[in-house]
Amino acid sequence: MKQLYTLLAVFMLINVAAKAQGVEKAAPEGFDVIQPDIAHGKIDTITYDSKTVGTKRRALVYTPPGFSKSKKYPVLYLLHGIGGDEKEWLNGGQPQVIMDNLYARKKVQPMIVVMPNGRAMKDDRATGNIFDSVKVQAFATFEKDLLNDLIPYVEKKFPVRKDRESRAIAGLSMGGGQSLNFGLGNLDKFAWVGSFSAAPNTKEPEKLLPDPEEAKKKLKLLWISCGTEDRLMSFSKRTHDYLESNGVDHVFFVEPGGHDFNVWKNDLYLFSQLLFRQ
Ligand code: FER
Repeated sequence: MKQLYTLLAVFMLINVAAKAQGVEKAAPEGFDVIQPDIAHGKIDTITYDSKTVGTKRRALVYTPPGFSKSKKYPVLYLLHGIGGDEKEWLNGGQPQVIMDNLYARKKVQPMIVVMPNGRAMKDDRATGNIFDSVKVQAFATFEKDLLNDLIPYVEKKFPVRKDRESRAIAGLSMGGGQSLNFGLGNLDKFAWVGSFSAAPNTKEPEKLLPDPEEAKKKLKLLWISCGTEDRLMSFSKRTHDYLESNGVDHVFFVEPGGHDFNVWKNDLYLFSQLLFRQ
């Protein structure tokens, strides 16, 4: 009996190690602190014509230190939550500081990060009742805006690679749900998918990934993370359970914390390092 328990414990440990896929657990101290003496990337605002919404829409674009038009970059589309807009990551997470610091330590592949407004409607501000069904629906409509309007714009204006293995999508909360819905729903467009604290807009697993075999062939990375104190954990957990029972490789990263930027900054720090590698 004792041997059986030992065996079981060993198997569980191996399992945990495999799940973690060599992922660091937490960002080191100072990962989000501005360092004056390193090279810095740049944040710009872009405006694109959205045929989907019928307006001009804004997004922020981070170009990395040493950015050059004569190079070609992969792109991470980084999405915000229900109370945010294209500036939520910038204001709450300072992703440019996290990325600059990672570049300085050569821990991340050069990439462009695009932070769109994921509420695809004429008035896309996070004002009034942010839970209003029309506004929540606009987070689903963003799939068309992203695929048909924003991505073509980015690919016309920036020196970027256009193959699926050079495109990643990730986001926090509503943006995490969008990343799973749009990423797994468009495996011909995205090979790298990250969901941080996915919200109730996440499709049910069977609808999210009706064909696990396709995902096994096409995904380079599927990352699902959530804080232990997050009341939305069930949406990440049920997705993880389905992926596991269908043998789809993924990282299920459960970390201390709640539904906030402490968790999401840690996620960005860890997830971005895994992107666009062989
Ligand atoms: C909900 C609870 C939370 C919901 C959305 C959220 C649409 C999103 C939270 C966030 O983006 O931070 O019931 O329904």
